[in-house]
Order: sequence, then structure tokens, then C-alpha cells
Amino acid sequence: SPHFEPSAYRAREIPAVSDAAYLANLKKVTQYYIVTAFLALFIGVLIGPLQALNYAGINVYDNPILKALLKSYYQGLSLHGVLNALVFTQFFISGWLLYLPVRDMGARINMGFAWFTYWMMTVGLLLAAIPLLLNKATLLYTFYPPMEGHWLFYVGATIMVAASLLVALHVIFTWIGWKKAHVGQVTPLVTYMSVALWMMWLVASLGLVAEALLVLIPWVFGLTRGVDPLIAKTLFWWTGHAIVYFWLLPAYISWYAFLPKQAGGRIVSEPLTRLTFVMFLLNSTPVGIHHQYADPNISNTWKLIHMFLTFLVAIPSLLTAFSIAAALEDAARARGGKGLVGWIFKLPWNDPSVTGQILAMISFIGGGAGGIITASFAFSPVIHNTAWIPGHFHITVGTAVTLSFMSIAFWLIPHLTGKRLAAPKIALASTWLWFVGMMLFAIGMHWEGLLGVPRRALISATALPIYKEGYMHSQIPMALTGISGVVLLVGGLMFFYTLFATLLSPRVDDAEVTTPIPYSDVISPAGQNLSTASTVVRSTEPLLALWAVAFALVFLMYGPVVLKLVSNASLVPGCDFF
Ligand code: HAS
Ligand code: HEM
Ligand code: CU
Repeated sequence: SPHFEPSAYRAREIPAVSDAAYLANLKKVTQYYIVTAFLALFIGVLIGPLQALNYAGINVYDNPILKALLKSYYQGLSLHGVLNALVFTQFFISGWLLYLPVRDMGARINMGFAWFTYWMMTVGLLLAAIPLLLNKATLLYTFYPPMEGHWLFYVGATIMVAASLLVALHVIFTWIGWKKAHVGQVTPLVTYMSVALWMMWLVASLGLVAEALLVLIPWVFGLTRGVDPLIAKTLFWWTGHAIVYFWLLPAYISWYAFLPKQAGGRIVSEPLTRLTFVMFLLNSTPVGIHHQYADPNISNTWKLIHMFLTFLVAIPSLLTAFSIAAALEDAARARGGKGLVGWIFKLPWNDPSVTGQILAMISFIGGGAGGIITASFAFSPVIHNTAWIPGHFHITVGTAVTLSFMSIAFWLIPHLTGKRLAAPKIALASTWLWFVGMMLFAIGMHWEGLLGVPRRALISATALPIYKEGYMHSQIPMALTGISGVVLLVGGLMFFYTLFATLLSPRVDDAEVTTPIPYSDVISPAGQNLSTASTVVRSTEPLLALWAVAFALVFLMYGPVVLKLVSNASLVPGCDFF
């Protein structure tokens, strides 16, 4: 049949860009996004180990030098969460997922607008950073009211997020233009994944946009009498769960589209990959109430519905696990790998970009399994708000995503700059240290959580008597967490050494030739003409219609919940906790 031509399908030749100045400019704006992202991560990562020491019972926050930099544990924790989880991810993704689809389509975008969104995002970041650094927005990365920070934080953060929505629209409109110029053709895979993801982000971000514009900003400017914490929290998690797929799927794009090539193999199936992304587009958002099982005024029925939908959204990740594992096996066997598991050793473990991404995936096996456990209605009360939760998300966003982005940078930075990766051996070692460190961290923190150690607690200084019992039995996991902080600090510094050394080295060659985007061959391609394509390809192609369904689903699954909260709204004044 026309859509199944094993191994006959060669890697897609991306359209050539004849205008060298345009290409250089496109690469430059991408590089700005990526480097800004890593600068944020650099600061965030320096604070993490201090927190790990806290979870080992060691308090370093009274040290006078540190006191000059951080007013409190919570100012550090706010910076750590915001810089790592919100700023690093958003800047990296905005660069990565602007560049890839534009190259994939061979599109000519408005570069003035591309730079405008970059500077808008950066100005938003800088505005929000001022109160954060002055300890006037020590609200943790969830900024739950009635904790109230300086208005500049809310305004800056809103501008920053709004800029990402403009990037989303830029890519979506570019794709619509491509469709008009290519009637009857199948959208190429990388573009498809990117557009589906940006569409998902626009559905997901509605909650945060509503929280910012209708609740938080009117409140901090004194236009409303107070704030309803539960409405704000519910709108926050509308976005807050789906945002984890906004972080994760850019890594999936690399795992699906580029890693097979880097490892010496092929993409398993383009139709399956498209289906996976449609499932995320539809199902990522209406699940956020799994963060609110303990909250009042949301009925158990809605909590249960969101629980089942959470289990459903694990399915595209399970599909991904099997198809990426198959792609890696294909790669390893092509390199002479043999046996049931022996092939694993034939993967290019000397390549830091490949190794880092595989280690990131391995961490996600634990992170994903833990997430599914965490989502269960019965188990949640055992670990909600304990150290288990940071344990879970440091092997999802902190490793599956972060280590993937670091590993992508090992080829992307040379590709964008024409420079060579400095110190590949140090780069390789940094991926292993990050992986081992985060594994120790996750074991320690999940274990502490099971023993009742709370999250977001300066436990070393202010252990509340009710938690004492948990700490008494926690010596081993506390030690593991402390050690992990040291391993991660070393691994992190080695990563940043290679990154900055690469950036500071001289340009050596035309990266289009020496470090091209690693497009993979495909075992089961989607084909190019819609008329001859398979049912899966044809039914996944109308992304605009699927996008409309995603909007409908989220309103269906959140509308009644939010309406009830609004009709019961009770406003309270803000307070300054720190
Ligand atoms: Fe989560 C809390 C449930 C995925 C991040 N999560 C959090 C928080 C964060 C976070 C930041 O239901 C804390 C929020 C806060 O501050 O309060 N999570 C899930 C579920 C999934 C999940 C069901 N989480 C993620 C991802 C994240 C992330 C992804 C970031 C990127 N999470 C929860 C729940 C809570 C929660 C509850 C609230 C807890 C509470 O009480 O507060 C699923 O999406 C997971 C599905 C994943 C899989 C794994 C697939 C595996 C793959 C790798 C394959 C490996 C290969 C390697 C191929 C089913 C794809 C082969 C190797 C060779 C060598 C061959
Ligand atoms: C929180 C350590 C890297 C995102 C924490 C906590 C610890 C920690 C111990 C828990 C603090 C508490 O609940 O009181 C580390 C270490 C890192 C690291 C040792 C590596 C050097 C990362 C990365 C990300 C990240 C790479 C994301 C990209 C977060 C977030 C929080 C957090 C979002 C929650 C903040 C909050 O509760 O408001 N980190 N972390 N961390 N970390 Fe990390
Ligand atoms: Cu969630």
C-alpha cells in the first residue's frame, strides 16, 4: 500500500534557504532564546543543591554570604521554581519550536515580529525579576493568593506568557500559509508536531490568562475588594497541568524526529506519532483537578472524572515509550546489536547528545509511573504536599525535559553558531552525573514523602513537632537527598562549562553542512499526498478542527467547576507571608 514502504523512505530534505542573511537572522533569534533560557537555568540550578541540603537536615541559609544574596529559603525556592520551571522552559521552547517548523516548511517569516516577541518575553522576564530579586515576590512558582506580591511580578509574568502566545500564533499562521500553498499535501511531521503543540498551549493557557487578567491583576491594583483563592488556584491548575506537556512534548519532538537519526536508526511510524500528538492536543488540559483532590467546593464527581482523564492522557506517553524504544532498537541492530537486551550496548553511548536523551527517557519511566500512582484518588492523600511531589517532578521536568534540552543543545548550539562542541567528554560526563544525581534525589525525596516529610518546608530549621516522627525515620533518604545535591551541582557545573566554552569559542564552519538538523529516515511514513494517505493520516490532518474540539472539551470539563466556584465566590484580603 502507498503509505507503508519499509525503509524505502528517506529522510526528508528540508527546503533549502537561499537567502543567507535571512537564515543567519533566524538562527540568531533562536540562539537568543536558547541562551537566555540557559542563563535562567544556570541561576536556578545553583540554588537547587541548597534545597537538597535542607532536605538532608542541613541548614545553610544562616550563612552571612548567602544571606546577602537570598533573604530566605523561600526567596531562593521562588527563584528556583520560577527560573527553572517557568523561564528556562518557556524561552527554550519558544526558540526551538519557532526555528524547527519554520525550517521544516521552508517558510519566510516576518523576522521583525520574531525579534519583537523575543524582546517582549525578555522585558516581561526582567520586570518580574525585579520584585523577585528584591524579595517582594516570594510567592513560590505557583503564586497562590491570598499571598500577595508586588504588582510588577504579575504584570511582568503576564507579558512573558503573552509573548509565548504570540510565538504560538506566529507558527500557526505560518502553517496556515503553508497549507494554502500546498493544497492536498500532508503536513510534514516536525511541523505537524510543533503546530499541534502550540495549539495545545493556547487551549491550556486560557486558565492562566483568565487568572492573571480577571483575578490577580485587578486584585493587586485594588480594583476588587479581595481575591477568591480557590478560583485562582483552579484557573492556575487548568494551565498548570497541561503546561507539563508544553514542557515535555518539545523533548518528544526530538526523541521522535531526530534521536533515531542521531542513534543511527529510523522513526518507527509517522502516523502513530501524529496520533500521539492529537491525543495530547485533546486531552492535556481537562485533567488539572488532580492537583486539587484535597480542595473544597469541587465535587467528588469532577475530581473522579479528571482522574480518569488523567489516566487517559498517560496513553500517548505509553505509545511514545514503545515507539521510541523500537526506534532505538532499530538503530542499535543497524549498528550490529544482538540479543534480547544486548543491543542496548550498541547504541552510541559516546555521543553526549544521544546519551543524555536516553538517560532522560529512562528517568521518565520512573517519573511517569510515579505520576500515574500520584494521580490515584486513593493514594493522593498519602503524598500530597509531601517531599514525594518534588521527587516526582525532578525526574519529569527536572530530568526528562531538562536533560533532553541540555542534550539537544549539544548539537543545536553548534548548528546555530557554526562553533564546535567544546569538551565533548565533559559534556558526556555531565549527562551521567545529572542522571545519577536526579535518580538519587528522586529516591530520597519520594521516600521522605512516604514518611510524611512535607514539601516547601525549611525542615532543617523549623521542623514542626507533628512532623518530627517522619524525620526520625528518614536518615537514609535524607542522606541520599543531600548527596544528590552535591552530584547535581558538579554535573550542572560541567554542563554549563561545556555550554559557555562552546559559545565563547570561535566560529569554525558552515554548520548547515557539518551539523545539519538530524532528520531521520522513517519505517512507516505518512506519505505526501492526502488523497493516497492512510485513514490515520487523513483524520489527523485537519488540525484546526481538532483544535476546536480541544476547546470544546476543556470548556465541558472545566466550565461547570469554574461556574460553581464563581457563584460561591468569597473574597479575602491579600497577605504578605514572607
Ligand atoms: Fe506530574 C504533580 C500526575 C507527568 C510535572 N507533576 C506534578 C508537579 C509537577 C509535575 C511540576 O495526578 C508538581 C506541581 C506542584 O508544584 O504542585 N504527572 C502525572 C501523570 C503524568 C505526569 C499521571 N508531571 C508529568 C510530566 C511533568 C510533570 C511530564 C513535567 C514535565 N503530577 C501528577 C499528579 C500531580 C503531579 C497527580 C499532583 C500531585 C499532588 O498531590 O500535588 C503522566 O503524564 C505520566 C505519563 C508518563 C509515562 C511514561 C512514559 C515513558 C517514556 C520513556 C520511555 C523510555 C525509553 C527509554 C523509550 C506513562 C516516554 C528506553 C531506554 C533504552 C536504553 C532502550
Ligand atoms: C523544588 C532541588 C533542579 C524545578 C526543589 C526542591 C528541591 C530541589 C530540594 C524542593 C524544595 C521544597 O519543596 O522545599 C533541586 C536540585 C536541582 C534542581 C538539587 C539540580 C541541581 C531543578 C530543575 C527544575 C527544577 C532543573 C526544572 C526545570 C523545581 C520546581 C520546584 C523545585 C518547580 C518547586 C518550587 C516550589 O515548590 O515552589 N528543587 N532542583 N529543579 N524544583 Fe528543583
Ligand atoms: Cu498534573
